[in-house]
Amino acid sequence: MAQDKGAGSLAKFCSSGRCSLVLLLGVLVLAAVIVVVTLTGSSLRVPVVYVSPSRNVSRDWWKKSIVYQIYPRSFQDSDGDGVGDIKGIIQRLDHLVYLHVGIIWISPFYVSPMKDFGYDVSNYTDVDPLFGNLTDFEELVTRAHTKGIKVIVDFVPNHTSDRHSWFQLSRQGVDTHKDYYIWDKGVRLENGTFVPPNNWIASFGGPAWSWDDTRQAFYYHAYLPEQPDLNIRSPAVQKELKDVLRFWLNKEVDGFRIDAVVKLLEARNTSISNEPLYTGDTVNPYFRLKHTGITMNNEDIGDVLKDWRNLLDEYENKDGKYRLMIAEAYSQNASDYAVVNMYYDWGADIPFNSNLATITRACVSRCIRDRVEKYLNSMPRGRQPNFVLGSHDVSRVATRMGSRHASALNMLLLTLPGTPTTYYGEEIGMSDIDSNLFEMQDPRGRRLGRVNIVLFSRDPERSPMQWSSAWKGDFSQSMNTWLPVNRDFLTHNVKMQKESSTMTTIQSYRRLAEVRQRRAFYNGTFQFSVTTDTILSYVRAVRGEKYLIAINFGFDESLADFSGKPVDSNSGKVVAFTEDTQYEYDMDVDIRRLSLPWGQGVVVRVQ
Ligand SMILES: *[C@@H]1O[C@H](CO)[C@@H](O)[C@H](O)[C@H]1NC(C)=O
Ligand SMILES: *[C@@H]1O[C@H](CO)[C@@H](O)[C@H](O)[C@H]1NC(C)=O
Ligand SMILES: *[C@@H]1O[C@H](CO)[C@@H](O)[C@H](O)[C@H]1NC(C)=O
Ligand SMILES: *[C@@H]1O[C@H](CO)[C@@H](O)[C@H](O)[C@H]1NC(C)=O
Ligand SMILES: *[C@@H]1O[C@H](CO)[C@@H](O)[C@H](O)[C@H]1NC(C)=O
Ligand SMILES: *[C@@H]1O[C@H](CO)[C@@H](O)[C@H](O)[C@H]1NC(C)=O
Ligand SMILES: *[C@@H]1O[C@H](CO)[C@@H](O)[C@H](O)[C@H]1NC(C)=O
Ligand SMILES: CC(=O)N[C@H]1CO[C@H](CO)[C@@H](O)[C@@H]1O
Repeated sequence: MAQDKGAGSLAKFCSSGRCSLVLLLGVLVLAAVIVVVTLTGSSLRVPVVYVSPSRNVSRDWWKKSIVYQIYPRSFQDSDGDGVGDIKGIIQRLDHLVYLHVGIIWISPFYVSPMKDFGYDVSNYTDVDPLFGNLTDFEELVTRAHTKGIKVIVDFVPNHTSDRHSWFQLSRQGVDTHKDYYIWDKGVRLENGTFVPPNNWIASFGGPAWSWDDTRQAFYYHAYLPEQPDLNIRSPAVQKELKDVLRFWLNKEVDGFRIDAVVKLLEARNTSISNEPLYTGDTVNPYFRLKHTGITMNNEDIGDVLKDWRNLLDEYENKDGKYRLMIAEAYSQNASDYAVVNMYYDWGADIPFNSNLATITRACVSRCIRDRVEKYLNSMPRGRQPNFVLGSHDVSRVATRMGSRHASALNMLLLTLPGTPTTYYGEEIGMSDIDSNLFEMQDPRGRRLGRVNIVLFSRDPERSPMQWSSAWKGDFSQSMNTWLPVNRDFLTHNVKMQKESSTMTTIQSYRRLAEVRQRRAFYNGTFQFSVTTDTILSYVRAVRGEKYLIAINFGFDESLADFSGKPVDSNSGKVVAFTEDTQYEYDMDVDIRRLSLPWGQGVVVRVQ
């Protein structure tokens, strides 16, 4: 236990920014120790903190870190226009240091007419004035790096805005750009009108083909008509996109999160490729057709991604810094993990695994266990798993699962194997805003949401970050923020939770972020322990260190005996806990009678 405490207090000491020299010396000593250990094969236990002893380990920086998604419109407004911006992110970097977040992924801030709030890009290599300018971005990267935070930017290669100059040239049929998009004359009917070449539909409703009068042809769009799909099979487009990657790599970004990667390429011959009906369950009209292989997860995507991977590796070869590739991969059939796992072979380090981003109250303990188990079992050898609880596209996890469970869900996320991704606000248990109380902004909600706003509008999960109980939650000085601040900000905010003398969601998050820097969590084994209708528990262990994680997803207090296999112990010491428990740090607990209030969790060191 002494070693355990040492690691904890070093982490605390270091987070206050006073320890670079101490840490440097420590790293040198540890590196030496590790060399000795490796050479002699001794069973000496090496304490685990922030050590990067070899190049190979430093290549793995993303395996130990937490990824934190920033939706820039909603994080921090620095200029009082009611919309978040890059300077705002800079102002809040210390929040990420406090959370021990190692990687930020920033949703698009590029020039855009904002039909899809930045996912409709009209210039990939410039910052939209709403968010600032390139100088601001450069400053963000420099400052983040100084604080030990890596910066990943969103790359949206699937489609551009219809205002992009490439699309303007393409619709006019200008020779250099005529093949930049996916054009098809369609089928001419007897009365002289044209209909689309096939039955493809858009993800946001309606046909995926829109007629362009100038070009006298249909163009394909997986999302809005204002988001025409690029023809990635064109060598000229491939070159343009690689130039975009180079542009941001030259601005020192640490990697990319590739948006909508599953829709990057479509079947070659549009005129013979109708999509059949899908037989699985779905409430989303888009998923009534089976897209796999035709407009989703087409096999040729692999070649494009490998090419981009090579480009990232070229940069690594130049400066020794590994660049991360995250892919927004998913399968129409959520239980078909093989589809998502293909992206590992295609060069992605993290093909997002969203199987916890869709859980609701109907999926607790056994159901979560089942999803985690199936996913981990599907993992190809030597690959890094990853888990995600939410994003800008799904209802917030605190709303889906209940706000009392928010902290326990963070515990789950941060103690499962692999790289976790936190959507801004999850660290304080932020909930959705009520979409009946404001004018809908989201284009998907506007197009599909007439029947079921709650299901299709993505506004509720995009509300401004709740920093304090000041005006507009300290997000903005404006009278009108682009989306309203959740009305619960007076009681749910960063400042209050940080300052509280009792455990809070953010304090629990921070503690877990420290704890997961111990080897048992980033390099340990994983085994399920007691599972009931409400309790989920598992063990993370490396030689000499073993932790029990126990979570009660139910709605009643539970008392259970965890002392059997794989825990093999009757007692332990509390290492982390959620706010509504009776636990304290280092408290001795009886593993045979461990009690958990509803919606709460605890991490106990049992060896
Ligand atoms: C580092 O990785 C390279 C290739 O991935 C491998 O050839 C080399 O042996 C590794 N070095 C160590 C010290 O593990
Ligand atoms: C994007 O913006 C930059 C800077 O304003 C400009 O130099 C470049 O030509 C633009 N690119 C396109 C494709 O419009
Ligand atoms: C970017 O904006 C800042 C003010 O926020 C200004 O000082 C700077 O000159 C601008 N940079 C460019 C390249 O326009
Ligand atoms: C042409 O025929 C199609 C299919 O019968 C019909 O939907 C469409 O309205 C007709 N268009 C005109 C201009 O008559
Ligand atoms: C696409 O399929 C149609 C119908 O079979 C055929 O006429 C056309 O030549 C094909 N086009 C290409 C590029 O293979
Ligand atoms: C989904 O994938 C699973 C696992 O591969 C398979 O058993 C199931 O039949 C698939 N469902 C549909 C509707 O294709
Ligand atoms: C732990 O790290 C070692 C060395 O990098 C690796 O071989 C092993 O597979 C890892 N184990 C787990 C469970 O991550
Ligand atoms: C998860 C994700 O980022 N999805 C994006 C995919 O692209 C569409 C269309 O631009 C966006 O609306 C989604 O947010």
